[in-house]
Order: sequence, then structure tokens, then C-alpha cells
Amino acid sequence: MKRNWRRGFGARAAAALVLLVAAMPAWADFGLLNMTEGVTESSRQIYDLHMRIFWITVVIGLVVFGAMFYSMFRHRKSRGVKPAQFHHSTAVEIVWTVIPLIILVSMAVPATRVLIDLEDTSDAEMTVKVTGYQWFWGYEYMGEDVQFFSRLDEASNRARQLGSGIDPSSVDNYLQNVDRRLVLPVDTKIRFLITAEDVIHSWWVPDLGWKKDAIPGFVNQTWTVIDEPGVYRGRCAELCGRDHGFMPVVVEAVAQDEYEQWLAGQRGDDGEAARTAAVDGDDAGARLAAR
Ligand SMILES: [Cu+2]
Repeated sequence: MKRNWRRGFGARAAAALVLLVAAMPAWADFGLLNMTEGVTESSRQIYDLHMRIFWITVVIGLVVFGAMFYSMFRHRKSRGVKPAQFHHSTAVEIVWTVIPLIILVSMAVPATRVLIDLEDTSDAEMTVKVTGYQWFWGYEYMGEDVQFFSRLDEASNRARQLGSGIDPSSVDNYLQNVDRRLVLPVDTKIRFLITAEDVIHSWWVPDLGWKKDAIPGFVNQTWTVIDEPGVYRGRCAELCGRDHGFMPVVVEAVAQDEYEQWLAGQRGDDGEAARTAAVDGDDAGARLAAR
């Protein structure tokens, strides 16, 4: 009877394994759940760090739970196994001190390297000051005489109102769009000075890598070099108040000459045209109209 049960268990375990392997193609979408690799050197470094630590924890999990379940199965009372009576082993003490130490060092060294790199704002070619307000962002291109506010776009803002009757799924980039984008050049080391006017906010565009707190009275700094032109969306990552969910960040990375052109245009008309321009969706026409 006992032998049958064991054979049955083996068969069930094998069936479970087959099912698991059969379900593997569905794991192809794992990337959707995972962190983004982003479009900057720092975001890739952070991603690599994340994957390295993820796999270390997977291996630890397999070893620890594997030993645990093996022991529970193999040394169970019904098999007549008698518990060992020893209570001290110098060898085990040494092993379970040294192994975690090696694991910790192998995580701490690359993590520290990345952290130090993220703080290194030296040799920046331009500086943008980011200020968090309740509930929108202010951007100032230092030394360029260009500054503006970036608020939730009108379409999202209308749809989010109670009883608006507008289906949010009909709004392009609902709650992830702004009236004025932060336009930045690619292949340029950009320093960000990040602060806030009222409460603590946090400026975060996942594709750029880090998120940085915007704290009243403090100026945090960080930097980026964006590799590819594109539109990168983010949000305030701090619970800053009632409308926290309505202060998205939209960064538009463009080629250097396009950026120069845009900057010149902004300097030229510090007036109504720029202030009232609205960007709806991603289509190029609306983008150009907004510039
Ligand atoms: Cu905020």
C-alpha cells in the first residue's frame, strides 16, 4: 500500500513537472511583468543588478526549500526515521556564516558601484531644474531662460472628473499625458536638480532608470544620458496628496539639432502660444502644433 502511494506520488510529481514545462511558452510574456531595461546606461545597470539579485534569490529559494521539502519527505515520521540528537556543529556554523557573507558581498559590490555612478553628476552638458507642485511639475532649463509648467492633459483631466460620462479607455494615454512635455536631447549628459514647492513628490520616468524625491527646501541631483529618441512616460512616485495620480511626467527625447530648434522656439515666444499649447496623444501633428 505504502509503495503504491509512493509510486502514485512520483507519477503526480512527474505530471506536474510536464504541465509546468508545457506552460512555459506563456512565460514569454514575463518581460511585461518585469522591470523595464530602459533607454539609458543607468537604467540598464539597474536592470542588470535587479536580474542578478533576482537569480541569486531564486537559487537560494530552490536550495533552501528543496532541502526543506526533501527532508520533510525523506525523514518523515511514518518512515520510522529517528531524529538526530546532535546540537552543535562547528563546521555547519562556519559554512552558514561564510556562504551568506559571500552572497552579500556579491550583491553589495555591484550595487554600490551603481549607486556611486548614479550620484556622479560631473561633466553634465546641461541642467534642468525639476520642481514638484501640488499637482503638476515645473521645468526650468538652467541658463536658457526657458521654463514652464507641465500639467495633466485636458482630455485626461476632463475624463477623470466625477460624472464626466467619458470612457477613460477612449482617452489616449489616460492619466499619462501632459499639456507640455519635457523635451530633452539624446546623447547628452543632463543633470537634474530636483526639488518641490509644497510637499514631497518624486520624479520618476522608469525608462530613465532612477526615481528621485522632490523635497521642499532640498535640492536633489541626478543625471541621465538618453540613448534613443522617443516619448517616455512616468509619474510622481510619492503619495503627495489627493491628486497624486494626476501628475504624470512625459519626457520627449529628440535629436540634438531638433532640441536646439525647439529651445530657440521656446525662448522666442515665452507667451500665450507656448503656454496654451496642448498635446493630445502621440501623433506628430499634435506634437508639432504644441511646439
Ligand atoms: Cu507628487
